[in-house]
Amino acid sequence: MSEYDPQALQAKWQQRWEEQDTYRASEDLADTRERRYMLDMFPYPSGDLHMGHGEVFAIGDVVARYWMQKGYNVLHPIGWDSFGLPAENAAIKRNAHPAEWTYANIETQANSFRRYGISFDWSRRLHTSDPDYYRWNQWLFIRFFERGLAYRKGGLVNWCPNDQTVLANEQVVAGRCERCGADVIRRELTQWYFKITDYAQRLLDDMEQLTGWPERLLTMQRNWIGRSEGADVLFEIEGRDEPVQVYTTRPDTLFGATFFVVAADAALADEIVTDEQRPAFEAYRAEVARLSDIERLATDKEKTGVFLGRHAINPVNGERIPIWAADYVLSDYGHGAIMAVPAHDQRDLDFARKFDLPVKVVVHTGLADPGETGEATPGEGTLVNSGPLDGLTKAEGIRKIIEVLESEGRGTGAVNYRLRDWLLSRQRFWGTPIPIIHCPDCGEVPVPDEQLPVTLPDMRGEALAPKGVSPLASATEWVNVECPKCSGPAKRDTDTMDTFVDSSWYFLRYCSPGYTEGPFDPEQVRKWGPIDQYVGGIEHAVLHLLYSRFFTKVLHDMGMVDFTEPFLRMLNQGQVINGGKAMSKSLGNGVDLGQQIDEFGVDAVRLTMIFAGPPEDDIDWADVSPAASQKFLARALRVMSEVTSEPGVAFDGGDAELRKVTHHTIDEVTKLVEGQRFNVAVARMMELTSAARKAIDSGPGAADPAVREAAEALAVMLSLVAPYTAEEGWERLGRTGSVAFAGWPVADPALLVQESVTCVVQVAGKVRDRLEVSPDITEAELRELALASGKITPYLQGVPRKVIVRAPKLVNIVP
Ligand code: ANZ
Ligand code: ZN
Repeated sequence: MSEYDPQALQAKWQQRWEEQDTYRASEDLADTRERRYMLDMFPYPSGDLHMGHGEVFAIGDVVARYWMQKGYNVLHPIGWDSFGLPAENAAIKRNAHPAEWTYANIETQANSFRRYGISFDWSRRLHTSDPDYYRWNQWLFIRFFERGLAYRKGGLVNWCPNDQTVLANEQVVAGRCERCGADVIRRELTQWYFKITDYAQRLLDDMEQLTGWPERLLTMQRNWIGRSEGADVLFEIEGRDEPVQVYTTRPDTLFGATFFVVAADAALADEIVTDEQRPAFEAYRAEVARLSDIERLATDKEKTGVFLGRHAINPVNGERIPIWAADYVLSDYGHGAIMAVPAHDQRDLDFARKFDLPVKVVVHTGLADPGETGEATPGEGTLVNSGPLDGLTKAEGIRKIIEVLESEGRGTGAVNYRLRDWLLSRQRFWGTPIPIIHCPDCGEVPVPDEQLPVTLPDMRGEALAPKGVSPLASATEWVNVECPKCSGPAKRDTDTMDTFVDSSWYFLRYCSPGYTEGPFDPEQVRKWGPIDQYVGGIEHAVLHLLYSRFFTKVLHDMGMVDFTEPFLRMLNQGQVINGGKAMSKSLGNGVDLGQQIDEFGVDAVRLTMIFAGPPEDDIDWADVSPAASQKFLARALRVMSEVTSEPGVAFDGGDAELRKVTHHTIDEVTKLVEGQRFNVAVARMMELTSAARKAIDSGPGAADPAVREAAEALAVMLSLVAPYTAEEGWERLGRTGSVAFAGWPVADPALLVQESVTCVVQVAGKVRDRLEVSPDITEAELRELALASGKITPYLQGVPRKVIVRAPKLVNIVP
């Protein structure tokens, strides 16, 4: 048995873990052990697991297994995000039902997870495409609807004229449909939205709780929410009764507004354009409809626009300023119209220079005239040419002008957010049906709770092909129902929900997966929530991670959960790449996880993933060596196999040198795992293995208790990254029970004490103190230590003239 045969180890231990349900969390509410909830972002069943899964789940498992070793009651669940478009496309192509493809892939992935040795509690497994899961999506939707947080409105949405469907912003790549490459247009459609904007401020404020999130992620969310402070200002428009409102962050520059811009696609532009300018305007508007927001806002894009033939009146000085339509102003942001201050806003300046509009400096910044340089001056300065504001700073000007505007009823201070409401309806089949019935008399009527779930009708193949409305619209029998209120003829809503709805609360369902009284058992959620550690990709920064925070807050307001943030700590893993590039079919640089496992074994692949670098960094598979990982594991297992002392032997009398190495390693690995420097923790385990090897070969020998101590510590620590090898080693050490619960070793402080050296501290050549210091002390540390010595102060007057440090033995102070 000295050969290292990973496949044999896997077969043996996988079976035992399954028989013994090794990683099952305790549901017992009376279980008083401390609880920990470790969550990995659940997978989409697109095929078998890939290298990216291999990495993220290996990382999550280090955390879960560490907590198990610490003796916590650990919840580490798994499920599938199993609604979504790829299944539907596969079904159309193969004349099948999306469920066939979906559930076959789930089975494949589940088997691969089992083989990969992840410490999941399989009893909590869920699939979002199961009716007993999506039933609760519907239930929650109705609760949101009742609170005014789910509503329908008309608005411009991304539309693919080829696939005949609405697309999410993420599905528009450089202005084209991600699926077919057609130019995406914006189209006016009535859709369902969640009112996430009601929570904008709380989503910002509660970031205070997210001390365990990477700063980069917080910044992305902060920017996405995009809070700004400024003013709403009313402008009269010649020939229009009602004034028009604009939002500005710089009301202090109001005297520098030299023109006015309305979003080309805003209703206001269409309303006020003169007959003479209408043809040019309509041609321009058609052009703008083809652009995505991202393209419209790109600062390097050549400015375009048309004059609408009308003028607005600047409320502070009565000046007439021309009104233009342009694409760089968005119709659904602020009020869809702006006052343009070209001297101090770059986009306005680019526009002014293109169309020969005046530039008027109202903030003296000390920089050259923007009208000449083409560089706007948005910075701080003194206000000029601004009547009552002259001489004020930017901040003072803002305060003053808001006061003036408010007293005259021409404006107010205002806060604005870039965040938009969440468009959740999709014209697709493979998702949760929206549980609303449209009645000609009663309007939008929720399906009564006791009639949930509204299950999908049986449809397959061609019937699912996109045709501009949801495929569900053609399921006549399913669509036509009685109105729950008046019993008259009515129709079901035929849209389905964005799959991000499914993933916004799945982590709560894991706490009580079979619960039938509601989406989750509040009692269980109180025990387990919030999640102690979440692991997943940064690509979800402003999608899933924002939506889940929003859902949690709504559930909190409904009294269903007692916390306001779902994920206390967040780790965003890097990507697995190959040869400096993302793996892709076209580059032919893909690496198959299953093949790597066949060749090197699960533990070697997992260890390679963890050892490659900090978890946040990308792993270049061309730079790592699973073969070397395998050799290390073989060496580690050999050490554990060769120990000849009995289990339970006292370690006290063991070899002192090796014992020190073991306890230093335990101490360091503990800190490294807590600090999520898993790669360095592995390096320490490798060093401990070498030390034990040396002790066996050329030291006290395999029978020395210190060798057992080292080997047992190694087995437990290694169980975090290489569970199969660790189990086998533990068994060969004569220990019973799974190594997963052996208990994390504790370093003995007595064995951590380093040898010290005596450092002499002299003042003016005379010895005044002696310090016991580490032989590794740095010069800076030693200088500080010496100067802090109370014994030298009587010999100094103030700051010494010179301090000569010769670490670790001498400090000489010249007073
Ligand atoms: C005048 C001004 C002068 C502005 C100046 C800026 C600098 P935030 O909220 O930080 O993104 N704006 C307002 N509504 C807009 C819309 N619908 N589409 C495009 N731009 C819009 O920035 C708000 C600023 O963005 C506003 O302040 C407005 O330009 C512009 F020296 O008003 B500002
Ligand atoms: Zn009705």
